[in-house]
Amino acid sequence: MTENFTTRATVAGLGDMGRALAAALRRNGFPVTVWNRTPGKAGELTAAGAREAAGLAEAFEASPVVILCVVDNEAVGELLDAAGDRLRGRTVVNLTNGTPRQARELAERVTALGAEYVDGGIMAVPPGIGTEASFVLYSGPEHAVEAQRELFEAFGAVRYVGEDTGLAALYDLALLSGMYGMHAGVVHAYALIGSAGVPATEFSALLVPWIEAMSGFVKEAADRVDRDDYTKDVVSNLAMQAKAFPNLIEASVEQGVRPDLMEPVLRLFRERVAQGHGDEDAVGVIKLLRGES
Ligand code: FVH
Repeated sequence: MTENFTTRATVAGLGDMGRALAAALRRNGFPVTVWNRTPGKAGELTAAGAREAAGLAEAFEASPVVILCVVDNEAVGELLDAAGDRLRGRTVVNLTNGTPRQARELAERVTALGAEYVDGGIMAVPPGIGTEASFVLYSGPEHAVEAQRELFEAFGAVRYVGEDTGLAALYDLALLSGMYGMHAGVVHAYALIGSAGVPATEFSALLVPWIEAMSGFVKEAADRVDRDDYTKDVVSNLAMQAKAFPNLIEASVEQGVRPDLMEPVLRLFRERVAQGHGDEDAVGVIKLLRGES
């Protein structure tokens, strides 16, 4: 650590995630400065040896690495508005959820302030930070990520995805798309079965192994997408699925369950069949999503 710095890293933003990040750094022995817009959230961290900055300027100045983890990138922009010259020579690591465009724009702003910018996407919930299951995506200058690898490993596995600053956000959002797709199906399933009075916990005994059995789809779909071939070895063709899927919608309505999460799927199935691709695997709807025919 350079003599001028008080601590190794600053964490700005002490919501659930910021507190988990700062706590993980402390557990790994790193001297840490913390700051939050609203005071009163640093108690457990200061008890664990973190230093609470009196203001944002002090927080920025305290460390060579400044980690930002706030609600959104608009809030990050506000923090940068207040930075003045205080980030010069530092590495700013933004672990706030956002879009690739936002990340690239923030990188330009931070670089203009004389600092390096690394963008990150946290693939864990706060209690998971620092566990084996946790990983964080990073993009931006590789040397800047490598220089902080030891620090970053406190949060979970380090997954560097490329020099394009927007890539961490893109990977993050693509992974979240997979997660939210599963959430949507699971929530709809519980609503539908619950309409007959079946407790979700009881039904989960069937749903969990069913989803596990279906998980091979992820890799099979990837192979189809990369080959851009949706007709080879089709087991359940789209025309058949587009006929069966309306039963899921109709039954939901009859059981008093809103079909909102499922209707877009049927719309895409029907559109693809109407284009003459009923012989395809359902993965072929990716052509519609991409605006291809
Ligand atoms: N929690 C999670 O499960 C996910 C896991 C994956 C990554 N996300 C992203 O992490 C960012 C922070 O999430 P969080 O869970 O810490 O969120 P909150 O507990 O709601 O805390 C929000 C903090 O943001 C501060 N804040 C809000 N607006 C401003 C602002 N204009 N200027 C400065 N700070 C601001 C807020 O401060 P305060 O309200 O206490 O004063 C909290 O510290 C987020 O991008 C997730 O998508 C978490």
